[in-house]
Amino acid sequence: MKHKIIAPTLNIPWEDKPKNCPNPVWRFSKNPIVKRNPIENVQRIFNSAILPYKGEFIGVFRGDTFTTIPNLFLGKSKDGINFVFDKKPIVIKDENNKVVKFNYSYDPRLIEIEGMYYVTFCTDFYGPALAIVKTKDFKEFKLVSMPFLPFNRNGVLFPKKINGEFLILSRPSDNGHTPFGDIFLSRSKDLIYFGKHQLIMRPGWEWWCSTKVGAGCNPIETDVGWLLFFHGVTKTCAGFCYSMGGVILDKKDPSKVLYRCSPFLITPETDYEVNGFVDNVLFPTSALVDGKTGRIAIYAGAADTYIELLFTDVDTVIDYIIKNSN
Ligand code: BMA
Repeated sequence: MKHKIIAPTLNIPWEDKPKNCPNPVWRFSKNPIVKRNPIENVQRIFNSAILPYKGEFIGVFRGDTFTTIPNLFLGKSKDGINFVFDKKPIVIKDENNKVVKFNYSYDPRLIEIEGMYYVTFCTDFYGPALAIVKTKDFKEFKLVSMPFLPFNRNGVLFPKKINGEFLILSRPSDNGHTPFGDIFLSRSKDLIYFGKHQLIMRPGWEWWCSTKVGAGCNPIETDVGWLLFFHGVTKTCAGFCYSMGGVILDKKDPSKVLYRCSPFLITPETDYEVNGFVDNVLFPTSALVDGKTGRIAIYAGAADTYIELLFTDVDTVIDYIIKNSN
């Protein structure tokens, strides 16, 4: 291995790159791993986040219910591919142990920081805005804060404090389908008060990401910097198209973009990405990594209908991003 992922050894889902695959990121042959109607009263599970937990895998999943309201569900898996979901949504309580009623909850991300698990997601706070929830055991979930004013989506925490501060990426938005979107970095000592906001990425360096960009997976620490997979969106006559891009951010100061890949890493092409509730959406939300082999398994929502698995490895993807950086 030329490059290194700074992470423990982990047995993650894996398949070798197929011959003649044109992209630096490839699809699992058994995709999609979560199909329609996965649980009672839930029509679609997609845009979800998975982490290793106690020798297995655990995830917080976006489930769009039969009322079309999205909610968060817990799911568990032995292999990171076949998941069993709880039938009831996750219950979140406030500091007084009162259940918090959210009108909707979607696009969760999941991060472990110093032994605590944090879920960031979008919910209704006078319109779409972010919430941060914590859990130690995936049984009790506590609301930490609503970190930003509305409207804001795609909150992604870094898995490590830097200079004693938590770091979060987010994408200020509008109240609807947002025809713009930049990625900002904000810092906090307590996950309640955020500040030192910095703009780190704007859309438009290529056509595939000309409309908006939003943080995707948990940032991956490598020898070169933080590897970030994100979604880049373009507008077509048929609506938006969501592809996955890659950047590398400075390790000590992630507000600095070191390398920004010109082409997408992967774009909707298969039936399950091109046809669904919302066509042409490939929405990366979570990544598992193996520090020993440099393997990376990426979970992405497909067409707002399914979850798919993608693979790459640290050498392939970092070399590609650096070679194609603009
Ligand atoms: C975004 C979010 C995502 C969704 C995407 C495509 O604005 O709402 O949940 O996957 O649109 O519909």
